[in-house]
Amino acid sequence: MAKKKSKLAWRERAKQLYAEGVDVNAIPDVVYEEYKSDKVFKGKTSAKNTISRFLRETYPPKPKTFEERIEAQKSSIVTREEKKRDKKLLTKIAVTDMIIDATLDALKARPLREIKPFEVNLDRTYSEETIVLMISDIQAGTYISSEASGGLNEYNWSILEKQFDQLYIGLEEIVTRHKRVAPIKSLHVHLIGDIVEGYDIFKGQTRQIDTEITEQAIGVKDLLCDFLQKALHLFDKIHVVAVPGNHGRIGTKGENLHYVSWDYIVYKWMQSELKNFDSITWQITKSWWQIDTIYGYNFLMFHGDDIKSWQGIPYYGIDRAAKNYHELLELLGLKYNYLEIGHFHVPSELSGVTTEKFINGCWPGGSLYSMKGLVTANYPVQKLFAVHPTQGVTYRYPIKLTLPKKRK
Ligand SMILES: [Mn+2]
Repeated sequence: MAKKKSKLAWRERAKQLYAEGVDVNAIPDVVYEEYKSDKVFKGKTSAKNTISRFLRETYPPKPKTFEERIEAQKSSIVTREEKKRDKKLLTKIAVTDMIIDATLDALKARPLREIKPFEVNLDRTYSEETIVLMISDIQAGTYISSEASGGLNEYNWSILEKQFDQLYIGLEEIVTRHKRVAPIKSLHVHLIGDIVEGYDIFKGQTRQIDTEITEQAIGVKDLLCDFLQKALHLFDKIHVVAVPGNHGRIGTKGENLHYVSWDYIVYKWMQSELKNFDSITWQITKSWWQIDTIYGYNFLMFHGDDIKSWQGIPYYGIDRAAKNYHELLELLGLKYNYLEIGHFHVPSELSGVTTEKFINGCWPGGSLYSMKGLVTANYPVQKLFAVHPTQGVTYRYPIKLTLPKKRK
């Protein structure tokens, strides 16, 4: 300090300190301490404010340049955003901590689990179930040349016969397996149309069949009868329900009613041929739709050729048809729980609020038309499902009809 303080008024002392290069923010403290005993100030805070104001007026701060102001503004924005972000982060961490603490407290409060021996009742019995086998879209008589399809598919009458063997092997395997758990006594066979391929359904079809229509009907009737007779080894009772498809129609489209069909002839013929078998019952009508009731569940079936597809996709049409049938059947006071259709060759199951829909697969697999035009081929499968007295449809299986290939 250059001069003794008492000889200077506080203003002069402040200027002196400033001239000595003391930090302008530190000067009010120094001056107040030196002069407070002189009673020139009222109180500490007001003294410091007065001294600071004096210094600001005497030495006004140098105005900042535009660039400096931009920098200052930038840093103030950054500071403000950082503060905001920190606040959010702190809140998040605090809330998470509170949840973890509360969870840990709740866990501590849980009583210990009692150790008890686990009991399995091996003698428990399960309810009987009934098996449904959907058979459709056999299209017996279809011929697909391996050469014309570039090896993608091959189909002919001899393959069809082997597929019937595969269908039985699949059925036997599934049924004997499940019989170990629960009694199975009845098989319901749902014949859903397109049993024969026909010969004049589309242009050029005669070059895609290897069997005349009459032989298609006789041959497939024999194969189906053999199959049913064999299935009596596995079941006490077989119930057959049948509706016609579009491939067996006789005459041009719309010329005759839907039951004027080779499918209908095949069904009636099967019934007549197997009339000695009391354990096989038949539900064949002239209608295009049928309902089969199993344990009180109603299974509605029709072929599906009246359902429109959009861009080759039938699902919207199926959904609409399913809803419309609910309304139509109200005329008879009937309700149905499950819908079964064929025709689309795309094996699928669609769930709904009250109705589950089953769409069966086909036997010939990808046709020249589907593979060349739509670039799609479906695996030949038929659908099997089980009906439980209180659960409705439970397990379901695709039975693959393709012969197992030898591994190379
Ligand atoms: Mn069809």
